[in-house]
Amino acid sequence: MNKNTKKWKLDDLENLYRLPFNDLIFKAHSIHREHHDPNKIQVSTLMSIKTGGCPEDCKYCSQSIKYNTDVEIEKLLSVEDVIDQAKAAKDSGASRFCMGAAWRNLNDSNLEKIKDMVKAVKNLNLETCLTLGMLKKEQADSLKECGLDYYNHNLDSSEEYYSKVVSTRTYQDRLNTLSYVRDAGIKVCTGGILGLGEENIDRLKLIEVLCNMEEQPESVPMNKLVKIDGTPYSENENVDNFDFIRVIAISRITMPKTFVRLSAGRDSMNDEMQALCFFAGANSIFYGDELLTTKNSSINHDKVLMDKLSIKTL
Ligand code: SAM
Ligand code: DTB
Ligand code: SF4
Repeated sequence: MNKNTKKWKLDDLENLYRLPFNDLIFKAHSIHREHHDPNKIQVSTLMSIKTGGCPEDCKYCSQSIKYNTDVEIEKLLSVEDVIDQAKAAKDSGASRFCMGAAWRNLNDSNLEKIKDMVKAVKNLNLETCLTLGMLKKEQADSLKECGLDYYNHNLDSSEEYYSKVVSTRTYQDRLNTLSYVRDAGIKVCTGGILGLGEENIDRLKLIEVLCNMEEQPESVPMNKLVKIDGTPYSENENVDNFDFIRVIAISRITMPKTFVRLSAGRDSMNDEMQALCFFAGANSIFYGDELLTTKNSSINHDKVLMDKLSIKTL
């Protein structure tokens, strides 16, 4: 997009960041109420359909082949395994089922099997989401054809900082896949991770890219780093909770219609922190005892929390 036609400039985002905390979250919550039911959240369940052995070197990730982590390499699961887990997810209340693979990119030889998985999950009346690494344009078109609803592909941080986190691909590679997904008519899910060692300005630059997309993403996951033993980021400093909430609030203000997902890292947030994130505009979570390779906040815990807050699922 031409710089002059940007919906939000970095200066605007910095000004939001500098607002007194109460003013910022009040503004975000007011905008949230105009566009969403504040007492409803969307829930997705994640499944790792191909675990470990990834050739990329993302410094946060348990599944990169470059680091010595506890993750065991598994091959692509069967369609039957996926159906079993999708049924369980539906029974526990999820409305969307997200299938993730530790791949650099989707290989054409796996495309048909992936499409069978999407069709089978759709048959259960669940929304479908995939996150498989980079796609080619024709692959995105083919996934749309078989009924895929969402594709997740995170930008993770600012363009500058991203090159410190991953050396095996570029920010532009990520943007290219996102544009194939958008052009194919698949809904876009793209967001970030906080806790990679980035500064607040990198977080604002990420939001700047997301909110200035010609069509804003339907879904923006904000992950808090899950520290993985054996990765370069295993001992990173904790993210400040108020900084995290500010990022949620600014995402809400700048992308009013988007579902902002409080993603990885909820397990290390207390209930009051999660409640403030919901107040500031988060309205989607990953639901299920596991994320891809790490623990999520448990289903039982989440049920109690949602009851305490009188939040219902969409
Ligand atoms: N391989 C694909 C890719 O990277 O696009 C899909 C799977 S990958 C695990 C999906 C996303 O999960 C990453 O882009 C990152 O944002 C998030 N993620 C991975 N490891 C994480 C961690 N340890 N803590 C928080 N988020 C993480
Ligand atoms: C997203 O933004 N977060 C999810 C999903 N999209 C694919 C992944 C979180 C992974 C957390 C670490 C793990 O379990 O391996
Ligand atoms: Fe591979 Fe994705 Fe992990 Fe990066 S984040 S190492 S691409 S699985």
